[in-house]
Amino acid sequence: MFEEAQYFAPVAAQQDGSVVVELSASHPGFADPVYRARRNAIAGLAVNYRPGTPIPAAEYTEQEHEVWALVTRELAVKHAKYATAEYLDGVDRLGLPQERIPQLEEVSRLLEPLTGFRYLPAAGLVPLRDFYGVLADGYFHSTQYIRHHSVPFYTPEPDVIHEVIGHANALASSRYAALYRLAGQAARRVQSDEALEFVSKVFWFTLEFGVMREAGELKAYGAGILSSYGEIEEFRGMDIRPLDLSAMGTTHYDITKYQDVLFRADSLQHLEDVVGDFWDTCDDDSIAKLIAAAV
Ligand code: TIH
Ligand code: FE2
Repeated sequence: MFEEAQYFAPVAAQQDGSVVVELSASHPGFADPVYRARRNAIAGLAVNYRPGTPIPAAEYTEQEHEVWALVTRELAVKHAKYATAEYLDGVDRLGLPQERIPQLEEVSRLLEPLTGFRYLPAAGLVPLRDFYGVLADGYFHSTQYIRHHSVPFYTPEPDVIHEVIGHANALASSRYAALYRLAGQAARRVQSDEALEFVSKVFWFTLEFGVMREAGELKAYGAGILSSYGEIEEFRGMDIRPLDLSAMGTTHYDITKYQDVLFRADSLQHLEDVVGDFWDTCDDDSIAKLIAAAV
């Protein structure tokens, strides 16, 4: 996700070993010194993380746990109405805590026995090749901070609510997890940055913002819809297009707003046949043809 990657707040390591996260003046936490200190401390954990060691626990404040509890409550109601059956099954299987933010290490402990996926901490921007590539090995890069308490229903900035409620519940499903792994294999296989961007956009319009038909209704399986109790109320009114690789891989999106163009699969099987197959087999040549075929 080039655009998503660019949205991440820059993280700067200081000479004394501490870490400073730059928030833009329009960020809801910009003028909140307590929140800024939390963001810096949490980014520091990821910057100093050594692969192969346990992910350090973040010390969240009571207010931060309350944001998690509120969003979890709000989303449970919306998920019952708008999430796919496969995702809801993942919610049951994973069993995330409802009243407090789980540590990423704990998310790995819950997830690994189900589908083999483990979480890795990300301070901010993870280069596309790494972010997607390690999906092939069952690793998911995740932010650890939480959105500002003043705007709980939506954030343009991926936070622990998005990474865990949106993605981990999906990764608890063996069928969705298989698709994540295939996306990782595709990202490893392609050579050019153009082909990698195409693969990442197909990911954006499916595993991040995908919708599908289920029993005659439109349901969401994309993590970005499923982690926002603001956006999840709006997706059915958007411009919903049929699943189309050329279109998904070349359509521009703006990460800072509710997504106004979405792509609908006819079923999970349809998604696996079209997108799973694409990731399983694509290379630079086949992607160049799909780009040329885009209108
Ligand atoms: N907008 C999502 C939310 O509010 O939970 C977070 C993101 C999803 C994808 C990019 S940012
Ligand atoms: Fe995401």
